[in-house]
This record gives sequence, structure tokens and C-alpha cells, in this order.
Amino acid sequence: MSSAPEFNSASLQQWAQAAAKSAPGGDVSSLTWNTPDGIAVKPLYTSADLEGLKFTDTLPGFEPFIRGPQATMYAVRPWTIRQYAGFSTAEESNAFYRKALAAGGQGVSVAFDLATHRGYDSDHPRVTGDVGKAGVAIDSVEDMKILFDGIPLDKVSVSMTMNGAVLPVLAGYVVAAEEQGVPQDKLSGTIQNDILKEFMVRNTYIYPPEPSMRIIGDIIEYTAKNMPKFNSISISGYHMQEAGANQALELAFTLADGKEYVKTAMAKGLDVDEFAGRLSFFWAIGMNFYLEIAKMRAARLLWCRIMKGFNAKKPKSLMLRTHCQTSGWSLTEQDPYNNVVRTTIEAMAAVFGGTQSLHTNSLDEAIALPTEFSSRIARNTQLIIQEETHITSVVDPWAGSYMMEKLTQEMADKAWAIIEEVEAMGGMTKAVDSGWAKLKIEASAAEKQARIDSGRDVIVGVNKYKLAKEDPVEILEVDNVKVREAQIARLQSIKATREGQKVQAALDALTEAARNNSGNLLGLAIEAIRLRATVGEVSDALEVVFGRHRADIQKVTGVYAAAYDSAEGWDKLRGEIDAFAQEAGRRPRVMIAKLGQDGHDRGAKVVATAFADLGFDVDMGPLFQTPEECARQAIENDVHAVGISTLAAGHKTLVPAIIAELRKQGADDIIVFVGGVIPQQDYGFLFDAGVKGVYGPGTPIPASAKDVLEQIRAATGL
Ligand code: DCA
Repeated sequence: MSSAPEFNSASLQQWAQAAAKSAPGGDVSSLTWNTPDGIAVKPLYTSADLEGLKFTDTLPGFEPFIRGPQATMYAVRPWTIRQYAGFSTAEESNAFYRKALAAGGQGVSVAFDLATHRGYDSDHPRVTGDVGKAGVAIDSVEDMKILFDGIPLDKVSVSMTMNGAVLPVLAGYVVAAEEQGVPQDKLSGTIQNDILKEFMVRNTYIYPPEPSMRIIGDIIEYTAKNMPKFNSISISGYHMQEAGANQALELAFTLADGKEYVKTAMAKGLDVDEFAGRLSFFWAIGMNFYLEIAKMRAARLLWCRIMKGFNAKKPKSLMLRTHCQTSGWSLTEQDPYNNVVRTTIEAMAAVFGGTQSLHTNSLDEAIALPTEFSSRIARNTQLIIQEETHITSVVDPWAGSYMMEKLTQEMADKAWAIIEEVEAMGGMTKAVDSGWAKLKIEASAAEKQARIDSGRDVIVGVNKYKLAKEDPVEILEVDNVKVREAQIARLQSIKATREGQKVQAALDALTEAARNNSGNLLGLAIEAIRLRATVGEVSDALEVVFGRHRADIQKVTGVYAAAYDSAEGWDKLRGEIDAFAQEAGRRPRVMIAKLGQDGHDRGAKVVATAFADLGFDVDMGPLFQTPEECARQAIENDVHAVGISTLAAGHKTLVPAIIAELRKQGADDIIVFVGGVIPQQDYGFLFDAGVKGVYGPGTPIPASAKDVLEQIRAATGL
């Protein structure tokens, strides 16, 4: 038998010499990937990279929890498969949940429509385009009871993505459970209840920041005392990354938000260990595979550090537990089956990062609500990872990787520096209030869009390997008129059968508690909802005192142009815009508008920035305009074109309405174009309605800008 051969070991220097032979220009440093967060990811990591790292030898289930909150993690219990869903009526959504649970789903996660988010009942005139569209319409506890019919709320944990109308919605869930025979202390689940990020990115707020923070304090207090198994908040970075934030920003702002909530609850006199164990988190998991895993490990380290700073003692208070969702932003309308692959890769990153609960996106989510077919594949993606791969058998398998340990520390350091910057400003409420945090995310979004539009960041099927012809995929459509009529009928019957005086007294009690800063608003909301007050009525009872928040419109400038490095097309287009300005005596002027309750304004902001950088005069409409208000502003500002940005499926109602309004107000020379999430199937409908351009996801902004300029030329005869 021959003895084992001896191997010659090489030095790092020898490796560098060998690597230089194949590196472009003989320069190994050219192989380094500089991430948008400012982290340099090298082509090779060695034991030398571990030098000076403090946390490479820790254990899961113990401080600082880098390796996971549980000692055994998935080896004992895999993460919860929790698919976010909800559309049209409570009946339809309930049927969907029941089927999903029977087919392997493990928890419920409710998506509400935008009318509900913003505290409007379905009969409110501002929400005609929104009812039942991007989620389920809920007006009262009667809807909630239908939503959870046949779902045992003492066994199935329920997550509710609700921030604005958080009081009536959480109250509705509590009362629906009560009428199912389930007491509050048996309820397990999570309410998102994270308002700070709404002011930064998602915009489904109702009240201004200060009273909104009071609501959060009241909810943390109420659940800590009465609902010990219920997570009082889901502190969410998800929407920040979706709005364009890089991972370090997402991590830092989310943890800084968390600090703010802890301070708010402590200011109510709660002991930190009374409530901290029920704070939970929510990350987006995009296509930067290594960075996402590092982010999740770093998050646990930093949260443990932050909570020690608050003198938390219980292990549960120190451990960060999180839900994750694969990135909706990373999905493409083009060649959509590729999205199954993207989602699988992202799901693996979430699992390697140690998530407690996961939503995997459906392949068609870039265009419409998921169908039964696409939801099944999305759910099965998780079941396959859980049950076929044995990935769950090992806890934190990336630990000890030279690269992963180094990246974890670097991600933690980057985020910590931003957290300290926020702290120096006086905390996240101040950073949000001043608009600074929002602008940071918008700048990051504009840079990212420019990297994609100029081909530096590759997206298969979008800016590289494009298909000559796309086959349409089957999509799910909601008949919003029918849903609205059904909701209005139920509202009328509730109002006709309840005890009106008692309802009014309960609503008055809420208003008083808001005015005097007394009582607990969730407790009082539960009483009102039990008596059949509606979501809109509870919201109004508080609005009387708190007011409705109106956001300032701030725009970033110059960022898109700086990051767009395909100068040739850019300069030519700028020249054409300058030429138009010469001929017309003024620059082409566009108004970028959002209609209805759809608050996703990243796309609108990025387009506005890029159009302005190209030489257009750009006006931004305020969020939540009605078609009538939008038409009036467009006419007053004498724009050539109105661009509607739509992401919440309201386009078939709202876009014809703005065209009709412009016509009615005598301005049919103003052209209308549309961008955002619009299924191919709807393009014909929109063109027939009079739209001059439709720019779906993946359209490079310079291409849409060129088209808009040509349309303006045609309309003005120049
Ligand atoms: N060993 C022992 N116990 C375990 C283990 C393990 N390996 N794994 C899980 N458990 C326990 C947990 O401690 C928990 O018990 P507890 O409630 O008494 O603490 C229970 O099993 C459930 O596990 P958990 O990891 O908390 O999972 P979820 O109930 O699904 O909660 C969480 C996940 C992120 C905390 C929650 O806030 C959530 O579900 N968020 C979803 C948010 C959402 O869907 N948003 C939509 C956009």
C-alpha cells in the first residue's frame, strides 16, 4: 500500500502571482467586486481574513446569536412557510388560505387592499380604483370573521401587514378570534405595525409621525399585557430594499427603527424585558447571495448589541427573529419563468441566513396577483428545500467560511456606522422627519436604475439575452367594481343592524383618548369594533385629533446621470431635448403622478430624477391624488405630458379617469403616458383609452424619455 502523498503548500504571494497571469491586465485587484454598500468583495479569502475578527467562534442559540436564535434551528423545526396573500373579498381570500394550508403552507399572512391600509371604508369616494385590488378589502369585523372562517386562530399563526389602519384591523382580528371562541392570550402571529418605514418608502400611513408612534407604543403595551404569544411589530427593511436601498442601508435603517420603537415602549413605563421578546424583523432577500446571508448574520449580532445597550437581560429580548421575503423587485416581466430560478436562489440565501419564516414570490408577481399555479410553485420551492435537500440538517453551515465571516463583520461595521450617523441626528424619527433617510434610499435607487439601464448590472432577459418575442402568461384579474359593490352592501347592512348610539359612544371614547393622551387606543378600538364600528369610522375618530399626514415632496438630482455610464445615447437625447427647448421656447414639461391610494413611489421618484437629469422640467404630483386633482395640477402647471406611475393594479380604472378629466377640464392636448406594473394584456386597453405610451418594468428610462419627447413633438406639432 502506498503512503498518502505529501502536498506542497503555496503562499498567498505565490497565489497572487499565479492569479495575475489570468486577471485582466495582470491586475488581481481588478477582480474585486465593489458592492453598492461600499464593501470590496475579493476573489479569494483565506485564513488571513479571519485575523482580528471577534465572533468567529460562537454558537447558535447563544449570544450574540450570529449563528441563529435557536440552538438547533431547522434540525428541529424548519422555518414557517408563510405566503403573503389576499385579494378581492374576504370569502375569496379565505378560500385561498384554506387551500394553501391544506397544501403545505404553515401560517397565514394577510395582504390588505390599499383602501383598508389608508383607513377608508370601501364606499369612500377616494378609493374607487383601489378596493380589493392589491389585497383583501376589510371594512368591519364581519369581513374579518369571513376571512378567518374555518381557520383555528389558536393553532394557526396569522401575520397581518398593516401599518396605517393598524388599530381597527388588529382589533378586528382580536374580535373575530373572540367570536370564534379563542381568547387573546392564545393568539399567535404578528402585526407589521412599523410606521417609520412607511414615511420613508411605502407611504401607507394615515397620521403624522408623532401620533403614529403613540399608536405603536399603545399596541406594544396592550399585547405585552394581554397577548403574550403575539409579535407586536415586524420591523421591516423589506420595503426599503424594494425601494432601492442597498443591504447596508436596509440593515442600518431597520435596526435604527427598532431602537426607536424600544425607546417609545420604554417611555410608556414598560420594562424592556416585558416586550422585547416579541419584537420581530422582516428582511428582503435579493440576488446578492453572499451579502444577504452576511446581512442576516450581522443583523443578529447588531441587535444583540443594541438590546444590551438598553439593559435587556432575557435571551429572548436579545435575539433577533425574522421573517424574509424574496425580492419582488428582482422579478422580471420579461421571460417570467426565470423568476422561479431567482426566487429559489433568494430563498436559499434566506435559509442560509437563518430566517424564522419565509415568503417566496410567485413568478408572475412582477405583473399581477399570483395565480393558483404560480402560488403552488412558489410554495413548493420552500417545501422542496425543507424536505428534499437536507439543507435543514445543519445549523448555520456558512460559519467558518473565511469569506462569510469577513463579510458578516464588514456588513455589521457598515451598518453600524450608518446607525451612529442616525443617532447623531437624534434618532430615526428625526432622520425620517427631515426627509434625509428617504433621500438616502432614493439616491441609492436612482444609482441602481442607472447601473441597470447602462448594462453594468445584468438582468437576464431584460438588459441582456433578451427574447425576440415574449409569450404572455396567464394572469389573475380582480373585478374591482363587483368587489366594491359587495363591500358597500355589507357595510349598509351592518350600519342598519347595529346599535348606533353605543357605536358612537365607543368612537367618542377613542377621540377623547387621542385628545387627552389617555387610555390605551388598542383596547378602545377593540371595544368599538366589537360593537360593529367600521375601519373607516375608527380611523376617522382618531383623525379628528391627529390629522392626516401629508408628505413633502423632495427630489434627488444628478444621481441618475452620474451613475449612467453609457454616454453615447445619453448625450444625443439631451441634445434632442435642448433642441426642443430652443424651438418651443421652453423645456418639455412633464408631471409625474401617482393616483389613488398606491403609495409605492420609488419608480415615480427615479423616473422624475432621470427625466430632470436629461433636461425635462419635471413636476411631481403629491401622493394619493384623485384623477380630478391630478388634471387640475397638470393644467395649472401647463405641462406637456402627465406620466402616471402605477404599481397596485388600479390602472384600468384610474388611467381612463385621468384622460376623461383632462378632456373635461379642456386640456386634451396634454398627453398621458403610464409606467409601472402593467400586464401586457392591458396595453391595448390603455392605448384604446387614449394613452400615448406604456412603459412596463425593465424599460430603460432613456428609451421611455425619448418616446415621450417624440409624443410631445407630435402633439405640439414641433
Ligand atoms: N427549537 C425550539 N423551539 C423552536 C425552534 C427550535 N429549533 N424553532 C422554532 N421554535 C419555536 C419558537 O421559539 C417559537 O416559539 P415561541 O413563540 O414560544 O417563541 C415557535 O417555535 C414558532 O417559531 P418562530 O421561529 O417564532 O416562527 P413563527 O411563529 O413563524 O414566527 C416571526 C416568525 C418572524 C417571529 C414572526 O414575527 C412572523 O411570523 N413574521 C411574519 C411576518 C410576515 O409574514 N410579514 C408579511 C409581509
